[in-house]
Amino acid sequence: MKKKITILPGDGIGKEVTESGKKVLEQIADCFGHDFIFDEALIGHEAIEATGNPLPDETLTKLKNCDAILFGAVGHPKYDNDPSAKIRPEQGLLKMRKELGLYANLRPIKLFDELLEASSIKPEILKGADILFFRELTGDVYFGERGRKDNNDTAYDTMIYSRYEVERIAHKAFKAAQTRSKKLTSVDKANVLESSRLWREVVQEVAKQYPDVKVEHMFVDAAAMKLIQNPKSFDVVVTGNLFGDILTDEASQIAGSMGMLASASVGDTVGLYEPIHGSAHDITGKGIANPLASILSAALLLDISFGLKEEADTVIKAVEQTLKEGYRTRDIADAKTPHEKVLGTEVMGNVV
Ligand code: GGG
Repeated sequence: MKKKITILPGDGIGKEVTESGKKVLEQIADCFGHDFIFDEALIGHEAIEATGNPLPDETLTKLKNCDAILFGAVGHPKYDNDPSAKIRPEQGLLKMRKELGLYANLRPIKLFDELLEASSIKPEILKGADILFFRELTGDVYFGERGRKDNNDTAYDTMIYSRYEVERIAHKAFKAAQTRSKKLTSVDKANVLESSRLWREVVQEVAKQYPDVKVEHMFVDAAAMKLIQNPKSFDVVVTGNLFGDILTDEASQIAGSMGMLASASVGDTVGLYEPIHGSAHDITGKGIANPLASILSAALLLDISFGLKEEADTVIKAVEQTLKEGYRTRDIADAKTPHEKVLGTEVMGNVV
């Protein structure tokens, strides 16, 4: 199979972990006889520094003309405490999702058995938990009208959803639920928010086309609690952009670490694959970031964009085997991990 993959390393640890993701794809190409052609492009802070634009036109053109994208992360601390900054790295990510029509973000949450003991959550609560989140990605407060008024003393962001936006993500989630345990939880805040009342109304409407799937509606505050209390009670979860962003960071604790969670963003055109973690400048340059989320994102890329199931499973098995042999990065190591088994980013990637 001949495919063009664009690598977007981005900022901070994005660069470090994406090298491992790419290496694994190269290895798969070698082992299975595929021809993957790699290209690289700028995004985020790095792109602002080079061009003044967090998503340069040249990057967008490359993305529109490839078969899949492996992305790292965007962000830089210099913008975090500067409310006056008009151009920010994150704008590159949001614009990319919008321009490429990537409205569905799939975030599988599963704990590898090897990490069960190391978790701060009791093993009996975690064992067997397997959740697939569908986070809506191109609507909500991230894209609604925002601004300042009253001499800059009042700020607002608008939570906005259209029927069409809810329908298309709901269909994706219902279809996935049909292939799993036929249970779907839709998360909203319909007791307070009008956009959530529309969300619930549309999900109920779409549900009529999937009579074999059992649907439950849950308020986001209750879902946040239940995720930690009883993660096994969830299977497929569909929710909006903001709630999905927050709940999946919380759910990363079920998988042991943010460094373990991969994601796929899909929609109308090319698919984009990225770890859910950000640029993590506190550990950038130290060579200690966990590359497994990027490697598992590469597995999702092989499976979803290229339909290469066996290749994807091979990557997942390699991660499993690496963990079984006791290798850990710092974020997933515990007091019992022997010093020599705690690896840096590059070596961990090489072992996989
Ligand atoms: N790899 C994910 C990433 O770079 N996250 C940084 C970020 O700004 N995320 C916002 C979002 O995912 O909506």
